[in-house]
Amino acid sequence: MSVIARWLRFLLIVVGLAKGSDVPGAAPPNFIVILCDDLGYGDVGCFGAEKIRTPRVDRMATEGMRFTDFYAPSPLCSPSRAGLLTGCYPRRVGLAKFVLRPDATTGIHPDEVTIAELLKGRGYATCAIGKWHVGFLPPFRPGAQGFDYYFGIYHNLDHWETKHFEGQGGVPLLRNEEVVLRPATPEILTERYTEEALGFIERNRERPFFIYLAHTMPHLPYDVTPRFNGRSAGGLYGDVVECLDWSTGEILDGLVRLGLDKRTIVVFTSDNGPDKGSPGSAGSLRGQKHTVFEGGMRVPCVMWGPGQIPAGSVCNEVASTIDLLPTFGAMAGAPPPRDRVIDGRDIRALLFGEVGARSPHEAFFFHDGNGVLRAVRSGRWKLHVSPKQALYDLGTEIGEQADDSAAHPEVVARLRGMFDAFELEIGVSARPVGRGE
Ligand SMILES: [Ca+2]
Repeated sequence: MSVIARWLRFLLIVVGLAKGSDVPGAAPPNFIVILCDDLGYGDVGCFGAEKIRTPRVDRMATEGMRFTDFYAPSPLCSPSRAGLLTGCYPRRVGLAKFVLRPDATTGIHPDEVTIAELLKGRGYATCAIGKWHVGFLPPFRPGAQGFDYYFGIYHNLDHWETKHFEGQGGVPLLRNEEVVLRPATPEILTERYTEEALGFIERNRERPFFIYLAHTMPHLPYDVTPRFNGRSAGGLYGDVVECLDWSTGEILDGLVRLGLDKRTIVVFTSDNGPDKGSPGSAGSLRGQKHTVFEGGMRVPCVMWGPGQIPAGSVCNEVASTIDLLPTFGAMAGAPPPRDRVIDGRDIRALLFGEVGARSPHEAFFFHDGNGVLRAVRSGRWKLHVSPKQALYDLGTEIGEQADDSAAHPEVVARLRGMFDAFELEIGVSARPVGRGE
């Protein structure tokens, strides 16, 4: 780089910092995260689904970027969400074990800085719609975790959670903390959530906003209204996924209609792999929800941002929902806190299609639903350490079938070193969960 080019670059950075953005003069973008619940890697057309049609998500991919090696930070609902919201491995924030049932007294610690709090500090209007699942006592509810507006149900609708509401009229659908409907039933939720998201976009069109749209579908029990029933060749499950696809299309169309598409980043992904009890598909991946095999944690992901994210691009680098906080923070001029470890990384170089951009994760770690570290991935290699050691070359075979450890002892040793170092580090520096009364 010439001296002049270096000076110009320096000046651009200084001007960018002064404006709170890396792009001098640009208004901070809006962000929408569409998080499906238990949607499998093979449930989306552009990820290989055959019976289920997802034309809107597929088009989102042709207009944006498809991430093939994108991970949820846990194979389970609550920890995965805690990871997305805090930009950390769930274990880092004390929320890696199982899911929070309605009687849980824990939640994301109020001292953690959620993605909503980070963006709110830069003047964003913030909204959470859908399943919450990360704490229900007052200090842990959406309004106390940086969200100006909430619409949805805190829980899921399976037997394990609905039984807590027997005799109370069922699980409530809430607007902020007010009950709007009781009992909440699965068939109406995707459409109601979509209306709410569109309403929030419309009301906040003049200012930057962040929407966390955490669908309740297609987690069991799933359902659709009659207008979506029977549409899919994939049965009721297919209808439910096609309804999610419709919803995504409504949101993208809404952004275009309001002229916000050029300054909004939309992410479509899932919180973990498909449930064993559902017809959801992990495609050619091994395992499903609850497991640290790829099928439990590798999720479909598409990111869309016309004019910012290159159209029709594919990213094969490792990234995760924990990266959204530092990435959006960087784009909004709101760097994450520096007084603590944040595991997520800024993936703007990947997102903007910079030539030769590589994953900022030298290693990505896989914890099971009990928060036990089980495996590590670095580049193409994934080493399972427990309960049984096995090395898989995901660069040649994503199905985790052929154990390569005997052929590559040096890779086993290198990844084992990363695994042990991380276990030691997080063991001493993990932060406490929030505890309520
Ligand atoms: Ca889930």
